[in-house]
Amino acid sequence: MLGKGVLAEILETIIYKKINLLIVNSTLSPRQQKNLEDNLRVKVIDRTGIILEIFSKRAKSKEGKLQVELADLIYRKSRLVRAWTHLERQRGGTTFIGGPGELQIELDRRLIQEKITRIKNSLKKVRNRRNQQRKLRKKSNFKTFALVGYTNAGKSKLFNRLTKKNQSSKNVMFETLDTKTGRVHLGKNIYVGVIDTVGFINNIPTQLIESFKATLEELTYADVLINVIDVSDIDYKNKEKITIETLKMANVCESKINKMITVYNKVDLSPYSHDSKKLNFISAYTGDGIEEFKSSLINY
Ligand SMILES: Nc1nc2c(ncn2[C@@H]2O[C@H](COP(=O)(O)OP(=O)(O)OP(=O)(O)O)[C@@H](O)[C@H]2O)c(=O)[nH]1
Ligand SMILES: [Mg+2]
Repeated sequence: MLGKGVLAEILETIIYKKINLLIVNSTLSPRQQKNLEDNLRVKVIDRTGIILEIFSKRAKSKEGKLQVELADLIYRKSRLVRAWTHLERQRGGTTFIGGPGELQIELDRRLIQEKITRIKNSLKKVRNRRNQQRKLRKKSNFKTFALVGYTNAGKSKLFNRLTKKNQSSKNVMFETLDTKTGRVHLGKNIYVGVIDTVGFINNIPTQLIESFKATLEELTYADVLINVIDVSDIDYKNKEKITIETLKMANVCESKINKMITVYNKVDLSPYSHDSKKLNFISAYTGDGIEEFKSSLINY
């Protein structure tokens, strides 16, 4: 993965700048991680590792914590299996039975699996409760719009603008992990529901998609999706695509994705601010374009 020259350079920087953690922005096999740690003598984590770490810092609700713990366990289990296969291969698959290393790994694996099963059961209860709530909502004949998009695009800020609620919105990644629903008055006697939920990122760890099933399931039940884009980000076109890919991974049906509304947020920061007169160019921060956007929702 890294040549000797690059490794030497990294080592030099680590020593010179007294660095004690190396984050590699791609997936490392357990073996690659260990080799790097042995060579550089600092803790090494990969992209999935750091994303799981951030998620575990953000989780506040019981459900959020359970989902993050599940993702973490699935990640760790996959690493154990691979490490074990490696040991097996090294020994040429001969007479080695029940060596201490192997036993420990087997035991860890079983404990991890037991925990995974326990958490999955608790999450199943959450999903059942959600289904009940959803049925009640359906009865009230509300149309629901779900805000989706890349992390930090401004979904929660927009949610607050629309619903006058106070969902935490911060300039950090993955501030929102749980789903929140609010009611929006569109004028006359028309009310709709709006859902704020977890944000996406490119190369999202599959463990997270698997663990956040209950949260992501809300999207498959929402009537219309709204892709919130940070238009002040030079990479916004790419992020728009990443959201679509992630929705597909989360099993949201194609027709819903094709019908998705796109809003361009943060026009106040964007060089395209003159576009703010265009429909769906908004600022959740200043309120620009929000009333027009709200009125346009009546048509759905
Ligand atoms: N200038 C400006 N800042 C905005 C706007 N909308 C959101 N922000 C800021 O962008 C940051 C991220 O906003 P959030 O609402 O937390 O973004 P999010 O999409 O909910 O992020 P996650 O929950 O991590 O997925 C916050 O610091 C907001 O104050 C906007 O229209 N203009
Ligand atoms: Mg948010």
